[in-house]
Amino acid sequence: MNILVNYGLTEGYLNSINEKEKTSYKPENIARVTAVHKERYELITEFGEAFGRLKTKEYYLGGETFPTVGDFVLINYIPGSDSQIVKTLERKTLFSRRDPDVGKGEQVVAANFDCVFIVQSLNQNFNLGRLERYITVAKESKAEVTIILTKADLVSESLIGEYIDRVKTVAGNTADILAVSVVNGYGTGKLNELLKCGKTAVFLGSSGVGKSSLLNFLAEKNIMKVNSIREEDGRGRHTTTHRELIKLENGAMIIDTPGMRELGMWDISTGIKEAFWDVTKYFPYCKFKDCKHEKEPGCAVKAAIESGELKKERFESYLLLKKEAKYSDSKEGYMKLKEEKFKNISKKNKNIQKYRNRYDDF
Ligand SMILES: Nc1nc2c(ncn2[C@@H]2O[C@H](COP(=O)(O)OP(=O)(O)OP(=O)(O)O)[C@@H](O)[C@H]2O)c(=O)[nH]1
Ligand SMILES: [Mg+2]
Repeated sequence: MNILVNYGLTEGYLNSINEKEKTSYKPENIARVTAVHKERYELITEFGEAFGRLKTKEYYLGGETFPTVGDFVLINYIPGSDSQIVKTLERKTLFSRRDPDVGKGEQVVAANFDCVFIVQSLNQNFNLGRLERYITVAKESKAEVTIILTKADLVSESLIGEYIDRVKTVAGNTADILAVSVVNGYGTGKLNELLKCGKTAVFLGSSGVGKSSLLNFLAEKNIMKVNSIREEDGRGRHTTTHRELIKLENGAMIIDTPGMRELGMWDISTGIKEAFWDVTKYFPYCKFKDCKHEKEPGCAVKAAIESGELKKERFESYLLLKKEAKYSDSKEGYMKLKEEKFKNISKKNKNIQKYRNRYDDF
């Protein structure tokens, strides 16, 4: 067991699968998915790199979970040809996005990562509302969360500190925060320390924030394509169109993802509690157990807002995401929520800018 250990397959994970399924899979039966194409999968196996295809009986007829980048799969290795993928092994962590096109179906973005790097850049992309959203999604996955502020070369050293302080107002100490630049190498030494041999990190963030540039910098070669952003609004051009797992020289792995246009359809029901720890910590102190934190007397949340202990905006973000989590259970509900939001925008003209500032990716 050499190659796959270097690709994150631990003995503990393999033993737990074997125990649970009463099987005796060996590393040579297993592969890790490094990229997904239409019907073909790029794999790393005990025998080296290979291609694989899903076995019809198990996947298309048997209802087996379709693999995604980072997945460990069971294969029938076929030398010199495409191997057969027969089973997707249980995932340690995953990002699951509700697919608006298939109702309650889900689209798994990445699996089996140890840490999530939320990437935002220190230009027009910097947005605390969006960051709250990403943190909530990342917390749902149960992996460690780090916030990477890219393009640090575009702002002065003192401003970097200010940005980090602002990020702390929404991240608290639930995530490491790091400012980096691939132009002058700022902060990249620390980033390298966070990337551990045998561990998989996933980059998540809007288009144009510099995810692929960072990956290329860390890999010391141009693996992923990079494109300039639109000057007029600082937005990216959705350069990366597929997800890919790349192994760095130091043994760490990174899954680069395409910038996401919207973050509204994720399962965030449990992540929200952790991401809004500073809001939910007041709930047990409300007079009524079923307090809605609206007009009830003895509401600890309202008291915290009034005393200035809790920022009103944080509570509002919490309510908004909570509402979305509920509505995104169904496609119709989600679309209704979207319509409702846009109706509100036209009604409350004076709030448009504030709204955009907080959720301009939505
Ligand atoms: N000044 C500066 N520009 C950077 C830095 N990192 C990336 N960029 C630029 O930002 C633009 C977008 O970079 P990408 O790496 O393609 O962004 P991405 O997040 O991968 O975008 P998608 O693939 O569309 O999701 C490019 O023009 C990069 O040169 C940085 O540290 N400093
Ligand atoms: Mg990219």
